[in-house]
Amino acid sequence: MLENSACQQLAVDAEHCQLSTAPPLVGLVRQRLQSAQLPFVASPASFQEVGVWFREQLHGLLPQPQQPDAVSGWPNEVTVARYDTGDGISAHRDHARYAVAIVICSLTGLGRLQVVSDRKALSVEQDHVLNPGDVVLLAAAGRDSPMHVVRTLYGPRLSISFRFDSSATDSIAPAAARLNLS
Ligand SMILES: O=C(O)CCC(=O)C(=O)O
Repeated sequence: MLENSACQQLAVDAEHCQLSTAPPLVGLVRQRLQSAQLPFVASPASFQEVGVWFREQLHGLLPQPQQPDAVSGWPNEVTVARYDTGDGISAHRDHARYAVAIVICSLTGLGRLQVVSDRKALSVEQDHVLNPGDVVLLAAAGRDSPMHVVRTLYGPRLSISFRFDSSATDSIAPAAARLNLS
């Protein structure tokens, strides 16, 4: 859970990011949102501060050994997402190139994240209502990464998520390519 003041500052900074409408269909995944993907080091100071704090927490939480240096380099990417009421992303797994963990911070609005058994989301394994300040930690190891659905119960909902793209060199892959379509 984020402190109220930190959450508010993150939301203000997220509001100032230039977002673009994400493609409505990425393979089998339907989505309706606006988003921006930023290199962590070029993201607002409030994002970097909270990202470094999460990194420190991950050092203690994750089984060792992790991919060499991955936790030290985590995160190298931040995604800002903005959803209106009814928007969301259908069942997907984050791409296998994301290593270590994915941390999603809810900043405004009300959302619902469900971990589901498959793309049709016929069976719900976990159901989380997301309030401002809530933090979700997802495994990021390919097939171990949970299939999840995100819906917006009340918008605008803003979230920021922190990731480590193990394939990143100098450039950050486009947001649309984040979803694992295999
Ligand atoms: O915005 C969120 O709450 C989560 C988005 C999501 O599921 C993702 O980026 O993979």
